[in-house]
Amino acid sequence: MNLHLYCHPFASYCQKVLSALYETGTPFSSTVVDLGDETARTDFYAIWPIGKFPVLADRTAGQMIPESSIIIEYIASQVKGGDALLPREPGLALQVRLWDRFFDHYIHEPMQKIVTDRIRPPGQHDPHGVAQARRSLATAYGIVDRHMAGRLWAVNDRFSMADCAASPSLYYAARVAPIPDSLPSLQAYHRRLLERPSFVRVLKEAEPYAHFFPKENSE
Ligand SMILES: N[C@@H](CCC(=O)N[C@@H](CS)C(=O)NCC(=O)O)C(=O)O
Repeated sequence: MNLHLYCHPFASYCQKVLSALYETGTPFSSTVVDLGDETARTDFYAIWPIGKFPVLADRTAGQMIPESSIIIEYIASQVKGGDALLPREPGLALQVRLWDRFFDHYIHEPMQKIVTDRIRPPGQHDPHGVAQARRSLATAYGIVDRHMAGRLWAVNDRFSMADCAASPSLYYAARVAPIPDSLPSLQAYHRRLLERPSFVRVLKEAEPYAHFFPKENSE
C-alpha cells in the first residue's frame, strides 16, 4: 500500500479524511491542490473530472478513490486498527455509516451552502437557499444534541468515521451558525471534537490558510 492524497488542508472534506489518517497513524504522501492555479486545476480534473477533493491514490494497488467516506472505508479495510474507524460488526458499521451520512448531508452540505454563498459575485447571492440551509442546520443541530446526550462519540462511545465527518462539518458550521446554549450536548460534543489530537493536528495544518475563510456579507 502506497497512499497519496490529493487534498487541501483548509478544505473540510479533506480534513475529514486527514482526521482518519491521523487517527490510524497511516503513512501517506500528499499533493496540495490549488484549484485557483490553472495548471493544478487541469491536472486534478484529469484525475477526477468531478473536480472535488479529497481523492486518494493507492499507487501499489493502482486504485484511485474519490469521496471522503469511501476513502475512509478503504483506509479502514487496509490498515491495522482500521476497525476503530468502521467496526466489523455489521450493526455498528451501519450506525457509523448512518451518522457519517447524517453529518455530511445535514451539517456539512448546509454549512457549505452558507459559506460558498459568501464568495458569490455581487447580485448572484441566493438568500432563499441560504435561509433554507440555516433552517436545515438548526434541525440537524437539534437531532445531534438529542443523540449525543449521555454519549461520548457518535456511535458506541468509540471515535469512528462518523466523528471524522462530524469534526470539520461542525467546526465550520459553528462559525457560521453558532451552536446555541440550549443545545448543551452538541456544544460538549463539539468541544470534545476540537480537543481530539487528530483534529487538533488537522486544524494546526489549516492555520496558514485561515484567511481563505470568507467574511460574512448581507446574505
Ligand atoms: N462528496 C464529496 C464532497 C467533496 C467536496 O465538496 N469537496 C470540496 C472541498 S471541501 C471541493 O472539492 N470543492 C471544490 C469545488 O467544488 O470546486 C466527498 O465526500 O468527498
